[in-house]
Amino acid sequence: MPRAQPRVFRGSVNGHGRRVAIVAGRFNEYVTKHLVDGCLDSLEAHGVPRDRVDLVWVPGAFEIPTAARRLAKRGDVDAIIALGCVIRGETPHFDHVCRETARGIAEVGRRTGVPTIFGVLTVDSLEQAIERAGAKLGNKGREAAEAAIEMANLVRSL
Ligand code: INI
Repeated sequence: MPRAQPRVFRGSVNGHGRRVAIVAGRFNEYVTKHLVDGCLDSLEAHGVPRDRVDLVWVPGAFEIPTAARRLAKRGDVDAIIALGCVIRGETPHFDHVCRETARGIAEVGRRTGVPTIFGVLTVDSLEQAIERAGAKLGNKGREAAEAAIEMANLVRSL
């Protein structure tokens, strides 16, 4: 007798037919624009062309959850990608901004059921940010795009 197997659910990274929104912080825009570009390129490479993406700019990371919640409630996107860059050296508010941004983004996903991906860099220096925005440690925006498509497909299948 073959052993019984679990039903396995795993989202594919084929984004054909999906719609996605990106919410990006303008603060540290010289970093976040690279995250956005990497994210758009990756979405396109996985079947989500630019005309199936809404790109929403907000002042800073702290404002991302408010816009993300609005988009999630609109009901026409399969996933939301939050992109931002918070650098410790630049603000005594670092811990507050990071905590509330992360909590807010997680809350949008949990409360609305729309996958909401955390692509916010929280780093100690501009150098660390640049490394993660397309230099030697990859591009967090690209990774976020793949996670968004995988989760969009996964939640549809559950
Ligand atoms: N917002 C960021 O996205 N990154 C930062 O590094 C940052 N710093 O350093 O303060 C930052 N602050 C602005 C914040 O996100 C809000 O836009 C602002 O407090 C208005 O609510």
